[in-house]
Amino acid sequence: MSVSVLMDSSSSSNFLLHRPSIEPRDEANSNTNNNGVLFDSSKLQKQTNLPTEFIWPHGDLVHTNQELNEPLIDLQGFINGDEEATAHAVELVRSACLNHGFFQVTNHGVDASIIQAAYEELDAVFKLPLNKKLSFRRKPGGFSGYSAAHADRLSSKLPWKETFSFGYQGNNSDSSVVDYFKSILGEDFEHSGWVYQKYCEKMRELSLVIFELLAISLGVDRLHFRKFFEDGNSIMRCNYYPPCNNSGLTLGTGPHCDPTSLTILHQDQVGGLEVFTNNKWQSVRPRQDALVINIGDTFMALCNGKYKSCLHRAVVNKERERRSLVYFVCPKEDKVVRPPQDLVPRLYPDFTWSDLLAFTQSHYRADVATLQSFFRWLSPPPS
Ligand SMILES: O=C(O)CCC(=O)C(=O)O
Repeated sequence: MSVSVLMDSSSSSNFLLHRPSIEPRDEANSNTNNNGVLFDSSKLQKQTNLPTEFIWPHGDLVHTNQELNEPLIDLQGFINGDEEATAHAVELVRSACLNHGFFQVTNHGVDASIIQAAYEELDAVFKLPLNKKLSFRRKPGGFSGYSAAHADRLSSKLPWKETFSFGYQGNNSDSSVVDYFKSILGEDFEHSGWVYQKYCEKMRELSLVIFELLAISLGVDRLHFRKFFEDGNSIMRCNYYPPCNNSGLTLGTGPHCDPTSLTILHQDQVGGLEVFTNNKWQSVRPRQDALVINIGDTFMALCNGKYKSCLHRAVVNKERERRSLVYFVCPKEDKVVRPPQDLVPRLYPDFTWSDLLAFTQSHYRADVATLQSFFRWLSPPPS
């Protein structure tokens, strides 16, 4: 469907592109209207007034100067099989995950040059002309492709960002990421595809190491989660947050818990990731050599609520653009999410990741209550 551009010079929405809705409406947002909104960030940045669609409620915007005191875990010793280093890493993981579910890791085995290359390719994608980016926009109910402010499915509290996402089936002999890049962006982007193919492979390897650490820390068989996620299908998302004149009125990513299992994030040096814990927002210090790990809702269910999936958000910067690379680890779609027998009594019913994914893609905007809302949606109480 073609994009129709309506310039409304009488309002602050001069550079908003309105187009007929092609996406299912977000049922959680009854105030969605019939027109999706896409934003041209390069033009919006020049406006004095922020379009109302991007303005967030005061309660979500509370500013923080406090830094999160999450552990920084050196993985070298654990990866090399050093017992003392393993015991130390396990203890740090356990206390972080009982507390808020966030920690950072260094010596993680992902070369700095791969991370740098991923940022360069991210820049190449987001610098493409808007019309080109719209040609590979996310399809209704799907997660792969380009999205500007998620305005295809939301009409208020829009995040001030552009995203580009794709799936990764995860095995070292496949080239599905390269094929995806070539199919949507053309042969010129084959190199970008290889960079992300490699990046995802490294993320997958790291995720399996972290699942071993998590298993030991929970007192279950060391390989339990590794085996569960070995054939998983993960999601890679590149986030681009343009600078915003009215950065105090909007958010780059609104408060949410990740519905996925485990998130591995690298943020650039601008900073902006914040976690809500101990009743306040606290920022996560950007570290060039570290990756931020956090527990998602699906892992919280898988460990029977022992570890926390925590509310987080990303704020935007007045002067500087910000970028982050986010790898969301997910089980294979049809796997039943059920905690190991050692973790009882059961807090949540069984479910499949494909049901939770469908729920968050088509019906519900992820927030702090995604999991509970999902269970109600799966089995509504008798009326
Ligand atoms: O960019 C960030 O720091 C956070 C991104 C995030 O939470 C997300 O993409 O779900």
